[in-house]
Amino acid sequence: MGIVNVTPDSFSDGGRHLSHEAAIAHAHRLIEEGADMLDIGGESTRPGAAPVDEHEELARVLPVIEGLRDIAVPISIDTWKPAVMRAAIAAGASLVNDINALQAPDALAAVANSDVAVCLMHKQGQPENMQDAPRYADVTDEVMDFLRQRIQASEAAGIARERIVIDPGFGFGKTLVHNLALLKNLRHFAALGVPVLAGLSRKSMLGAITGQDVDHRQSVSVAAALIAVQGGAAIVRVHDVRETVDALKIWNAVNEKPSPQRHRDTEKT
Ligand code: 8Y4
Repeated sequence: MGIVNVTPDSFSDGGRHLSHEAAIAHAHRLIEEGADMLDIGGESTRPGAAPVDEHEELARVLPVIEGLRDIAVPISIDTWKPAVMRAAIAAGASLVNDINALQAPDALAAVANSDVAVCLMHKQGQPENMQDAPRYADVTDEVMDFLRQRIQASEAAGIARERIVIDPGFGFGKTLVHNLALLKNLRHFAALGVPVLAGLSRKSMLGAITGQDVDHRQSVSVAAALIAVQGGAAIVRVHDVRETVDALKIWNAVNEKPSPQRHRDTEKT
């Protein structure tokens, strides 16, 4: 899953043409690099980020989704707002990526009254305060219990299990120790019986381990994605698609049944 952030442009006349064009161009590039899915987001969910109102969020993301109507890969809409979900689904999105796990009023219905898939993510607290003092008795148990409950609530609202993906929410109200425990225990999440999505790309936990600033976390992000896939992740949400796809080709070559054409045992390599 390649990340496409739709950021506001810096034009005072309110024209958004350039930021939309830039996001669409970036999306096409990520597809060329091998993305199987794109996650379109119009609200920053970094720690401490200010919320964006739904009209502003829609003005950012809808023209991009509409501009990508004819692409070959599914589009995910990164939002927790039911109005944005509904409009994005109508415009062609096929996955709702909700960092709030459909807990907003009306969010369950917005997805249930459609045929799209949903990613239910765990977080503790809200983006503006979530990194202040994250606390868990046992982070893996607590995040698993939460996701189990949200799967159950989603199913009760009419969203079939086949439409559900779960995500432990790396960096969302978690210390480095919590994040590492979740990554180490990712297999437990895969055992809940729905696909697991992992988002580690460029996150501060990777900076805390390596000392690299956010612009130099490509290698460590690829390493983290590979560890997540090794731990059973079905989807990895990444900025650096080309590099991640290359790493996963190695993983696939080692772990898949080799096809005779691709891996003839007479080849010298
Ligand atoms: C640099 C770049 C530093 C980005 C931090 C960040 C997830 C997610 C985000 C995730 C799912 C982010 C929308 C945070 N993370 N959705 N969204 N899972 N499902 N921070 O882990 O990328 S935004």
